[in-house]
Amino acid sequence: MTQNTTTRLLIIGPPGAGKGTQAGKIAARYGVPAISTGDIFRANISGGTPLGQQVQAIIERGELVPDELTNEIVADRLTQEDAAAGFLLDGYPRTVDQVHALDGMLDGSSLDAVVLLEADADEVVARLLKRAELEGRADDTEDVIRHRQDVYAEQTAPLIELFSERGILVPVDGLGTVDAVAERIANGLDAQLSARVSH
Ligand code: B4P
Repeated sequence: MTQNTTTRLLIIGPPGAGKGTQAGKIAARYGVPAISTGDIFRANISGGTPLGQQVQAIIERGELVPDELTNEIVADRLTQEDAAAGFLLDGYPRTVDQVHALDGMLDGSSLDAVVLLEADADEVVARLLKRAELEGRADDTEDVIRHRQDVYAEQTAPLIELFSERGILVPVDGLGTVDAVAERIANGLDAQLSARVSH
């Protein structure tokens, strides 16, 4: 038996399910960097970079940034040294095309586990409207939040079955306190990762 030495994780779920909140905790627990495509885009927007200018209007409408551009950014980020022993992807892949692109980047190996954070639509709208008051994110208005939910249902939800078929899906109830959700994720991930020992 050989133990895997890398830890490649993904957290997926509807907007407002708590991905960003939990990503930091998961990354710290497994000693890997959390890589959020949303954070990368927002940093570029606030820095006024060419990439930021290219994606600002798309994100403010609650649409997805084109796959080609998003794939390129992630491919570049994954070649950085801190990602060599593993990573936690937050918000990528979000389309079937992005899954195929990531498969190519991982060159035959695969993700070890995919946390699916579940939360109902009304709860996530309430959370995001609260965040809007605190942080003023341009894509946290009620109309745009509802649109992001539709985009998730159309383009991202189909990935759940795909990862389930691969046997790496860890569904977790995202309702409750941040710490209660974190504990559920840790338990689910520990169980999934201990089962990945190759024979
Ligand atoms: P993201 O940054 O991924 O935005 P998000 O889906 O809203 O998730 P986020 O992490 O911010 O919110 P979370 O659920 O953690 O993407 C933003 C945009 O970037 C996308 O719409 C798209 O345009 C673009 N983009 C990103 N990735 C892309 C890709 N791969 N392809 C194409 N385009 C892409 O948290 C929400 C709130 O809930 C927080 O305020 C938090 O404090 C609160 N919360 C968390 N847990 C809670 C709990 N247990 N109880 C109460 N509140 C809680």
